[in-house]
Amino acid sequence: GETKLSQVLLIPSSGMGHLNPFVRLANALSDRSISISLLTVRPTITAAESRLLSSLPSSLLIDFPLAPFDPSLFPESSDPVTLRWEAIRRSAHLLPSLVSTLSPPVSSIIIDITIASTFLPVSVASNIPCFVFFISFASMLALCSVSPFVPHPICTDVKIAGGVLNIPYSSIPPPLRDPNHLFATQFIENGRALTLANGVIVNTFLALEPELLAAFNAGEVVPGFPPVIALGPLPLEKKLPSSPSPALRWLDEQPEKSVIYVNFGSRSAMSIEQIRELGAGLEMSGCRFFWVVKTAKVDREERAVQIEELLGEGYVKRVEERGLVVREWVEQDFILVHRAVAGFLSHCGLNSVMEAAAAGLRILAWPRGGDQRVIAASVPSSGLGIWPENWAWEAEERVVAAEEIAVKVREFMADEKLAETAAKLGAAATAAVQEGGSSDQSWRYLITKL
Ligand code: BUP
Repeated sequence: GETKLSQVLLIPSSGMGHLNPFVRLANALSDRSISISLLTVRPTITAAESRLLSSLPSSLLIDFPLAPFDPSLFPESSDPVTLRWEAIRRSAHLLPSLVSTLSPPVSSIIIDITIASTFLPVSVASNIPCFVFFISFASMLALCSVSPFVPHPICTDVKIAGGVLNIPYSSIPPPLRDPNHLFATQFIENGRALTLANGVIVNTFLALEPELLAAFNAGEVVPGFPPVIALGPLPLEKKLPSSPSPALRWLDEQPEKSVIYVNFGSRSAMSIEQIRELGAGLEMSGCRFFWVVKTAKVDREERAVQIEELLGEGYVKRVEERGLVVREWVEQDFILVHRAVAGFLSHCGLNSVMEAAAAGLRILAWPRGGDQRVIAASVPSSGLGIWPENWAWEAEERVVAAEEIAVKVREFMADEKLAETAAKLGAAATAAVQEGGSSDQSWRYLITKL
């Protein structure tokens, strides 16, 4: 018979938290003999994205030139990543002419949720099947898909599918509480467009969000919603980069399961005051730690504030025996599975949580903003870790004191029960992607639709 070759065009938006999972999805598709290309907008906002793109075969990359865009139209939005999403969103009309030049012809498109509202209609008009890659958990997908039907700004708890999920007001991403925020506009428009998709891909797995995933596919979240394809966890990177960071060598020298890895993701910058309390807290805890400190939202702007200036003269030397403080990008995939690492103090970005779940590594959750509280809620509920809910997030002025951090870190690292339940979730994650597992079935479904 005639074999139709799939040629899938992947369209990520911007930010490492989006590019990283797209590259993993691309790798996983290639592993299943699907031929892919990745649309890229360059220059990228962060240096980390630029490094990741240059590590890929250039034959996979297709440059997407943006339409002229005036960021001053959005004086209230200062986040360069959100503005880049908007610039891409407003360039969707340029897609059809670009797609028509590609050979072999594109058989389907996978787009990032942040640009869905304009790219979905364009794909539908071009008769190309289009899937959305939703870069968060199913819980956020639920919030996004009901967002066109709830009053804005959101000022109450949001109840999903008759109570299968309740998102408390305190966990609603701050921009959604603000009527004029660009992110809120994008979020609602993207949520409204989702019904046009042929399917929504989510990097989660059935055992992590069972009731909600069932409710979605029973049409109980939004009637007529496209299939939700939970195919996580996407595989971690297995190939060490050609020049691994020196920090990894430090880990090699630490005892088995002794270190807490501390990293708040690629987009959150902590206040200097909170960094100091955290530094003191980690020191007081007496635990071994590997801490990635960030003071700027975009890595290219990471100011040359010396660690001494941040943490005080002598800090690095004082903790040297059991703590490492770094300012640069580290190979998180390898750290999470390193034999010396026993726990992860995390901001609960979707990727970080899924990576920890895949590694069966316990999390001490400290969400900082955005969707991170919604995601953090699944940390205790799944057995992956604990979440001290009273710890302040970015938008709050309150600073969590060193003593409180020290006590929690110590308790967390000593909690063997937690190590067990996290390992169990890790085993469930592994089982999900193995032959016949829930994510494996989702993969098979997706492949037939591409
Ligand atoms: Br920082 C950092 N090394 O040093 P999240 C991040 N990562 O490998 P975020 C590193 O970047 P959003 C580093 O493994 C993950 O895949 C990490 O994504 C990797 O958080 C990704 O965890 C970060 O989702 O993105 O960056 O805040 O705002 O989209 O959640």
